Amino acid sequence: MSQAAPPNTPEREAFYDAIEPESMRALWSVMAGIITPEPKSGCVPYKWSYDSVRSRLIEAAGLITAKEAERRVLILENPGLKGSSKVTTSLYCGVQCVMPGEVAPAHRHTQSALRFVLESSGGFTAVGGEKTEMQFGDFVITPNWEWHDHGNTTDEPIFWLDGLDIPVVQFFDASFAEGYGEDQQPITRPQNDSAARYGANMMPLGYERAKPASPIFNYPYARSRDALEQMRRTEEWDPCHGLKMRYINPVNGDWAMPTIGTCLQLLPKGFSGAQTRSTDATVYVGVEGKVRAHIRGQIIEFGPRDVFVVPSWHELKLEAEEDTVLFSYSDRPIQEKLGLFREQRGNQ
Ligand code: 1HN
Repeated sequence: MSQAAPPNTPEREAFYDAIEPESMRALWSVMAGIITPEPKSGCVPYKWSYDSVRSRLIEAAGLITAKEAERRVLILENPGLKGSSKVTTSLYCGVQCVMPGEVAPAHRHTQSALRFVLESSGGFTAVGGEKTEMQFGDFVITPNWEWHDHGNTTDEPIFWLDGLDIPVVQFFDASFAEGYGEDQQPITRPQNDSAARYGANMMPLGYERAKPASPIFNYPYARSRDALEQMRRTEEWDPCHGLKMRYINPVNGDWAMPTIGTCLQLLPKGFSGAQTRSTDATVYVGVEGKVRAHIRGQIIEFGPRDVFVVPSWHELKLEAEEDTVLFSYSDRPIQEKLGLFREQRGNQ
């Protein structure tokens, strides 16, 4: 396919102008811009330092309660996608703060959400009638259309990262949302019920899941971190990703969420990864250690709780100065199902 539009002539331009009011457009005049030979995105590499996000949230807490805000969140908006509330072209990212004694009132929506807990020694979230406690590093799911509310019964502010598929739902014009009408939904199931039912390498005989999201809604950091620690003993490192595990839906082995793929990875001290790129723009969250990321020539250094974004098809190379753990999420599950996902490893 030729890469440039055919040259304009006065007659052609007059023709384009003439058909515009009739809601028509000449494909050949725009084709090169919409069918690109490789991904072209407004999304740019960027890092948010946790210290500045956290202090802005504390400042926000002086301005508005969690209840009045409904969710006291600062959106991490990609500077290349200004005004869009997007962190990548297809995904949303924010950091939420709940102060001691506050609740974020119950509501539901067709957007799916993940939480990655940044600071909490006992805040809770309730999803579909079950409560779970949130601890640092926990990965928590709110499947779409489930009632959810959050609360802080500790005496310290709590913070977590919210990842949602808002732009995907927006793209399909499929957004629905409603408030529960009370701050908290009734708790109808014991705490850790879903972890016991579906998270112990067993599930109730005859169980059939109607929904695509995992029935487990808290993947505790202690368990995931321990798995990485046990596995490192074999020294089987992926040249690009170190040791990278994906969170799964135990019912079918698919990704834990239908629209957002989530991973936890360990890079050992001194790791110097091979270059890689993939079509799923990815949001990384530092959990432990320190990393230097080379993203298409740009160097970004980041540590615990910092967030950075790697746009689609941007070459990435990760180097770790010390043992490092990263959480990440992307739209990979959707791309895989549509046959769009591509990954290039090394320079081939
Ligand atoms: C939401 O429901 C939460 O439940 C967080 O904590 C962020 C951003 C947009 C729409 C809904 C939450 C959100 C959100």
